[in-house]
Amino acid sequence: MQLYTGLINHYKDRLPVDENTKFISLGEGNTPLIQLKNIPSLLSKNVDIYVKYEGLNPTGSFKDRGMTMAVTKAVESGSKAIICASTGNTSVAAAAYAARAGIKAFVLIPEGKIALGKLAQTMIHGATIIQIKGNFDDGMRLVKEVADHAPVSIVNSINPFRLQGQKTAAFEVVEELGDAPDYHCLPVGNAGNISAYWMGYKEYHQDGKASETPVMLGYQAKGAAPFIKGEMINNPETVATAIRIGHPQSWDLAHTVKQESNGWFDALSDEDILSAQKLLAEKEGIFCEPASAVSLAGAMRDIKSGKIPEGSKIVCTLTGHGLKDPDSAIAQCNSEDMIIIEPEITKVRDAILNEGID
Ligand code: AN7
Repeated sequence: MQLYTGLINHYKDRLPVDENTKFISLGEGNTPLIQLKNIPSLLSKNVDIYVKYEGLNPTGSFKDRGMTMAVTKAVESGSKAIICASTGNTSVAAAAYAARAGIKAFVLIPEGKIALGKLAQTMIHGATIIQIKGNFDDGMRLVKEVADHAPVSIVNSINPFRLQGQKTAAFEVVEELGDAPDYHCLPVGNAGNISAYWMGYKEYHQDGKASETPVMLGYQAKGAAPFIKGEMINNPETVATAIRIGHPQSWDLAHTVKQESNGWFDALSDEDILSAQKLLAEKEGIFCEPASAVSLAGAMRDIKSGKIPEGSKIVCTLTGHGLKDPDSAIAQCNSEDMIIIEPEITKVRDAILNEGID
């Protein structure tokens, strides 16, 4: 028997752990890198696009990679409680890994702005939920302050162990492709993840496991695009609630990534984000949450314009599963397209024949 026991055990030589560390894991990491078969030809461009489907982590987002490390180290240091502010996914991962470790999780979330699936997950794992009449940025400010006054470890991405765990996604990409891709596209909120991937790519390049590093592309939602504006913003708004962030915590790191990798930031409208999400679901069978689709929406736009040249190998990270946000998925589909019939065979047959299948 050979269980896969999670990314810390798998990459323990590259992570800040030793033989005495007790790993808190749910088998995170090792997610599929899926080559898109239909979307490239729809773009009429000769490109190779792969998606790193992080929605298949144990709690349905990439946050598990960072949380396994953060909670492992919190427990190692004797902490009995963790705390985070969150647009949803971090709170889910904190709640689940705290449950696994037998410690307490406190999460600060913006009232009414958390996708339904994420709320359900956070509740069922037994976290103490503190809803803020404000946004993520307010929650983050409060978390930083309260950690000085209460015995809790912060597990937001300002905790350096988070990025250490998250860098392993870049290792997996390199191992599967046999080298780094030409371009790596990510949605950007706090910019922790893009910074973590860059760390991972640089590490593998320095160690000779990759011959190059990719150009890093960070995409934001237009209504929540401080990196494109060039300054923090106060009232971020977007359908992609996961990245409804105006004061990114990894501001300096992200600018270093852009500079070192010759990359760029850009913003997409909510409309473009949702249509990329739907296209991916309809044409490739892959369901991601709106925030994740920002990476593909950005890649498609830059491929079409030629900014990303033909012949490129492109990886887009799909950061979270579509089931996280059922409301936004249903809202995009026409419920009148659903067929309602009496339970009779002729009615079913008519429904099939009406679709005009040969
Ligand atoms: C699906 O959960 O910030 O740029 O509090 O959930 O590393 O912040 C979530 C972020 C992208 C952005 N995609 O990543 C939180 C939170 C999804 C996300 C991001 C988030 P970063």
